[in-house]
Amino acid sequence: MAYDTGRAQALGSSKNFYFPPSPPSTARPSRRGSFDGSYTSLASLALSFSLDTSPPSLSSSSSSLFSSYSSAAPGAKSQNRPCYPLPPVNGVKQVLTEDLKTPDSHVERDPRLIRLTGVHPFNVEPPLSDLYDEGFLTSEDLHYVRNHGPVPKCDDQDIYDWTFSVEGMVAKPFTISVRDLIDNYEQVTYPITLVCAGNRRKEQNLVRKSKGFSWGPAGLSTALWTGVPIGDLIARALPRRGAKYVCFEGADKLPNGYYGTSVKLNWCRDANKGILVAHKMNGSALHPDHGKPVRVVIPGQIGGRSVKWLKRIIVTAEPSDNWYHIYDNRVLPTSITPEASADLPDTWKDESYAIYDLNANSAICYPAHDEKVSLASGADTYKVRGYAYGGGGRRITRMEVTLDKGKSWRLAGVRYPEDDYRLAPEGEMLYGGRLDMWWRETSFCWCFWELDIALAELEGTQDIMVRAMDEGLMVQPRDMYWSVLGMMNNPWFRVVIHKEGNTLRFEHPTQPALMPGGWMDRVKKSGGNLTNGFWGEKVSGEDDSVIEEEPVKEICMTNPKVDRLITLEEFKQHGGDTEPWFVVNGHVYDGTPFLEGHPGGAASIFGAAGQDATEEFVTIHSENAKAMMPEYHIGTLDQDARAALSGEVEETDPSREVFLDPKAWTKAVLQDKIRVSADSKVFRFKLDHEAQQIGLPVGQHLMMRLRDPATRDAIIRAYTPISEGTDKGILDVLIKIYYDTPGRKGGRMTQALDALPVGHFVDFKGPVGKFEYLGNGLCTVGGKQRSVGRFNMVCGGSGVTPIFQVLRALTKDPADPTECVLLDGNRVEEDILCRVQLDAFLNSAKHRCRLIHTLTRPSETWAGRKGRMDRALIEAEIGPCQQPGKDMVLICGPETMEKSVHEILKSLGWTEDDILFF
Ligand SMILES: *[C@@H]1O[C@H](CO)[C@@H](O)[C@H](O)[C@H]1NC(C)=O
Ligand SMILES: CC(=O)N[C@H]1CO[C@H](CO)[C@@H](O)[C@@H]1O
Repeated sequence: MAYDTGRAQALGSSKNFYFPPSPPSTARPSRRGSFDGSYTSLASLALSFSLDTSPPSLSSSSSSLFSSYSSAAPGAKSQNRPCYPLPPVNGVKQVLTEDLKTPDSHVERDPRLIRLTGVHPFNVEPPLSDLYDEGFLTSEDLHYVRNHGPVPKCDDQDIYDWTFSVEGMVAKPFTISVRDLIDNYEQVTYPITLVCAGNRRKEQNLVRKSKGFSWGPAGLSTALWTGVPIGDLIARALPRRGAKYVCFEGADKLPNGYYGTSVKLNWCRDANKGILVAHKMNGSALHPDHGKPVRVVIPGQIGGRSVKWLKRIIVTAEPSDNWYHIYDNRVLPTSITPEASADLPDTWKDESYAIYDLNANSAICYPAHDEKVSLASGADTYKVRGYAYGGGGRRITRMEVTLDKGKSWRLAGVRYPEDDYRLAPEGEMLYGGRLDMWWRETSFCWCFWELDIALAELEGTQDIMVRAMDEGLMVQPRDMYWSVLGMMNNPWFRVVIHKEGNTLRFEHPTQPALMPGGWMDRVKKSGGNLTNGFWGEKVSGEDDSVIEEEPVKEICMTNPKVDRLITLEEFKQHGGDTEPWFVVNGHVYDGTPFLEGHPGGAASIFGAAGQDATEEFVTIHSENAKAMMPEYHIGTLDQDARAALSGEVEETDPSREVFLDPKAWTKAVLQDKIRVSADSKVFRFKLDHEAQQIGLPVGQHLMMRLRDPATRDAIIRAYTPISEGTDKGILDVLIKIYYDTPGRKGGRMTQALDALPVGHFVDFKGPVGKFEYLGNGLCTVGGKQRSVGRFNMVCGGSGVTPIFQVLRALTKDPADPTECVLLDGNRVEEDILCRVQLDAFLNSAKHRCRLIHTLTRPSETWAGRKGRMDRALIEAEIGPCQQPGKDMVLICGPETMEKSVHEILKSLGWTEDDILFF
């Protein structure tokens, strides 16, 4: 049994458990030797780990993690006590200039961290060499960060008053403050390595772009975490029978709700798993980027489960239905393409694709990328060094290196600094927590490996590759398992060797983020095939033909003659009610000449004025619309303006009176989904407060924005809610869901909405639209007022929603003299949306309004009109335009219907001015 062996080792059996058998040339260190030699003072750092056997190995690199710790443990002076590593000392951090313009302007950071997702949100890894050089523990300064959005703010004086709840399927739910957590529970301190599931994803992205940003191999860090074992909190709440999962929710408010995920209840109860609710990192209160003031820390699992800024612990029977639990942190089958993944909600929800435990992984840290080693320095060997980790508490039991592409392997020495903590005396306290490690056999941390290789051998080969094996005997694979999210990437780590004169130059696979460099980048750019099974190298017999990348079709949206640079100040002057300027892809456009012509009405241009509208523009405009853009192009933002705008985020005051804001996206929580027909639902959203008015004029629309679950791209569509614009607190939107059918792809937006769990957010913006009904026959079209004697309304299917608004306003006021007729076309009777309400509206204004339903596939009992929205119907009910400039036709429905009705109306003498399409 693996654990028995582990215990014997941890207790200091005579077996040398740090090092598997090594080749004779490799030094065999002794743990004793290390303790006696290296911990007593910093001055002894230079001593190699191999004190009691061979002399320190000749090496081009100076320090070795096998021997050195950045500082000594308390009590290290005593030669008889075992010692363990302590964290590196932090430098002085400050708020960085680039963060000033973001919601994270309260967070102090280290400028060395490499930003992987632009300026904001903050997703960073340290340079790989800096990470390795810090040693076993990573300083807060260099610890990697994965933030999905703005960092929630918790001031120092509020730390102890921060509360979170333990609720759900428990007999005794409770809410607890950080003060209570510290004062009334036993504290423990463990070293834990956190690893982002996306570690090494850049390699996947080079093979094929995945739906994730490009982590290099430094998406991991190790710290001493102090907190309360989560089992103690859950035990107090008394979980009920049937409870199987524990969900966590943070305070980070994101586009699709608060970040949340879940793990299994029995893991939380198992002290071996070491799951903590932590409030200290390396002995200090948590840094804002790391969850200040309290977070979950789950050893051995991907970082995405360790929820920061903890607000809720919810015990449940089912896994979390949080958006981020379902659409993140999964390895879908490799056959699923990014495009296909967009339409597979059931696949995303399949728990068997969720990632919990990390897989075995490793990387070479030295030689570093672009490191050059002289063959004439006099050194005989080079010490190749790196890290490795297993998952789920499994120890790395073997580390192998090949110089001949896997034909033969040699063993590297492996050292587990984590084991040093197991030797701490009974009752040892660190940072107020019990260093409670001796009895646990699980490994929560990374380990280090190294192997001396003769320079002559390195000179004679093309590459160095390494692989780790864990105690489950799982070995890193040769080939990549590519998947849509690009997670858990762990093929052999390969460093290429270039001989340049008397020097060896080393080349890592990739560089993080968009940084160029690395052999994968090089192979790809030269047209090589990275998945040919030979790392993109030419296979003998393969011809030299270079595969050319297909050029991406781009529509030019700029005018090459325009070269004006525009400052932020100048741009912002056009953010008001005249001469609206907006930005797409860094270019400035003047929307003024198009205010009248825009199909969405002037409001949609004013809504973008003074803003970067790239996302909205690109997602909702057709190629034709894009092709019109050079006409409106007036200049380009200067660099400062670009930086400032890219960091801008919409923050709206939740206490405001009116919900909709034409200039900013505002969030509302999905409260309920009410089924009204086989494929239609009312989506009910809760506004910020009960007295908040929706703020939508009659006849106008609002925009709804969601993220595509798979691609994360924004999906934006215009809808007309069925709530009245003056309604308060609640917003109802009736939506017909276009499901996929075997022959046809359904609607991206409507299916994503349908998949949205209750409790999640949708973004809204508006109002937009050309038309507004003011009452008493008065309306405006494109800003111009007109008085209407008779409204002829034609709609089909869910096109009823904007018509519904106008009809309600028109029939509600008994004094309104306006006449109307509504022709509503559907397939079958059950498809008629809002029928009861429509009938009620009509009943209250029978003398001036008529309503005719027509069905293309009526049942036998249907007594109403049958057939399409055809000429006979239009002629009979609408007829020729009696009063041009006064009567109007409003149309909303499927495109084919709109077209044919348009033709019929034109043939009856109606002019464009009197016809309006919603
Ligand atoms: C790359 O090589 C693999 C394996 O031979 C092959 O299946 C694949 O089609 C190749 N890709 C390209 C783009 O040629
Ligand atoms: C001993 C030591 O250097 N501890 C550092 C650990 O990290 C915290 C911040 O998280 C620093 O404040 C400590 O100095």
